[in-house]
Amino acid sequence: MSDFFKDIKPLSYDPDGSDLGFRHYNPDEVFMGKRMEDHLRFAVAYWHSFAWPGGDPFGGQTFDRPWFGETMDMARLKADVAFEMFDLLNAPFFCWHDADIRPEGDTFAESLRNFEEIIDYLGTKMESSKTKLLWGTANLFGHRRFMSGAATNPDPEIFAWSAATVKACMDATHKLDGQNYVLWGGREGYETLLNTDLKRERQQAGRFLQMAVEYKHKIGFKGAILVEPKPQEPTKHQYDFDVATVYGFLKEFGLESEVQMNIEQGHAILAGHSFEHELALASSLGIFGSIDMNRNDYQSGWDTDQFPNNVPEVALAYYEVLKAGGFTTGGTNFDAKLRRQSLDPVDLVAAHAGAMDVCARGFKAAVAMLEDGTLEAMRDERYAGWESPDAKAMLEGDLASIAAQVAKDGINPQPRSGRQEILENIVNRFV
Ligand code: XLS
Ligand code: NI
Ligand code: NI
Repeated sequence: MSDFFKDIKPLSYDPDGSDLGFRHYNPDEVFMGKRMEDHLRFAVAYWHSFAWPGGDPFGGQTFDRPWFGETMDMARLKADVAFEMFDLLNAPFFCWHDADIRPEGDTFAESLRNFEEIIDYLGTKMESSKTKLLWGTANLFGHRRFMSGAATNPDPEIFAWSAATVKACMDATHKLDGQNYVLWGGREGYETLLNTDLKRERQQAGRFLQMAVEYKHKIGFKGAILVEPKPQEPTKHQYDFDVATVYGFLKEFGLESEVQMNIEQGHAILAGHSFEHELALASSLGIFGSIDMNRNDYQSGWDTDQFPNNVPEVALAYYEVLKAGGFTTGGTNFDAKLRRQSLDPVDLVAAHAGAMDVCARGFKAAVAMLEDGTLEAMRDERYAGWESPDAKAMLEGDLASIAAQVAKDGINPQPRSGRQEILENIVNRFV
C-alpha cells in the first residue's frame, strides 16, 4: 500500500451522503435487464491519471507524484497507486499504452523487457482486484522516432519498430485478457503535402492494419480491434479523420468486418461533427465498438481531454449507444485529464466520481427516452411510406418504370413537417 490517497475511503452509491460518494451511479441498479455497471463499463485511462505531468504548451510539469521517474521501482509504485484508485472508484476497467506503464529502455529489447515485467506485475495486481483491462494500445506518437509517423513513416525502420511494438502490445493485451486492442494514429498524417506521398502512406497504413488483424487471429485474441478516429492534432491532418473516412479505408483494405470504432467525444467535435453523429454513423455501418468519454472546451478549439460534465450531451450519446445495442466488448473510457491546477490526490478521485455520475445521469435519461418510445415512434412514422409494397417495389424498378408510374398516378406530393422542435422538446422532458 502506498499512502498516496491517505484517508480517502472507497466510494459507494450514496444519493444524499458524503462529498465523494456517487449520487447517481449505482452499479447494481438494473436497467433494461442489465446492471448499470455492465451497461456503462467505465474505464480509467492510465496515461492521463498517472503518467501525465500537467504540462501545457506554455509550461511544464505541475504535478508532483512520487512515482515520476524512469525506473522499474517507480513503474511498480505507479501501478500500486493506480490499482488503489481503481479500488476506491470500484472501477470495472482500465486502459494503457506501453509507454504509460514501463520505463523506456536504451534499446528495443530493454524496453520490451521492462514492459513484459510490468505486464506480469499488472497481472498479479489484477488477480486481487476486480478491475479488468478494457484495452491496451501502443504509444506510437510520443517518442521523437515517431515524429514523421509510425506505420506511415517514410523510413521503413520506423515501420518495423512500430510493427514490433504493436506485436508486443497485442501479446500483452491478450495475456491480461483485455477486451479490445486500440490503434490511434496520432502521427499517421502529415504536416505538409510538400514532403508527403499520400498514396504510399495510405498503402502502408492499410497493410499495417491488416497485419494487426492477421496477428490477432494468429494468437487467438478474442477481443475487438478498434481504430480511434481523429481529424488532426498532433498532425495537421490525420488519415483516420472520422468514422466515415475510416469506413472507406476499411473497405479498401477488406477490414470492415474485422475492425470497429473507438469513438471519442472530443475528436468528433474536432472533426466538425457531434458525438452522437459519429456513434449513429458507426452503428449504421455496423462498426460501433467503444467510446472515449472526454470533452473539449468549446472555447479552446483543441483536444483538451476534460472529464464529461454536460448531462444533456451525454444523454444523447448513450441514447445512440443503447440503440446500437449497447457495449459488447467496448466500454466508457475516461480519456480525460485533470486541469493542471488540480494538484491533489482527491482531485483525481473526484474527477472520476463526478464523470461517472454525469454518465449515470445521461444514461438514465437515455434509457427513459428509449422506454418512453415517442422519439422512435415519430421517426418510424416519418418513414412509414416506405413500408408500402409499391414503395418497396420502386427500389427494384428503374427510372423509366418510376416515371411511368408518376405520370399514371398524377399525384402532386406535399411536404410534411420534420417536427424538430417537438422532438427536441421531448428530449428536454428527460434530461
Ligand atoms: C488522443 C487519443 C489517445 C487515444 C489512445 O487524442 O485520444 O489518447 O485514446 O492512444
Ligand atoms: Ni483524444
Ligand atoms: Ni482517446
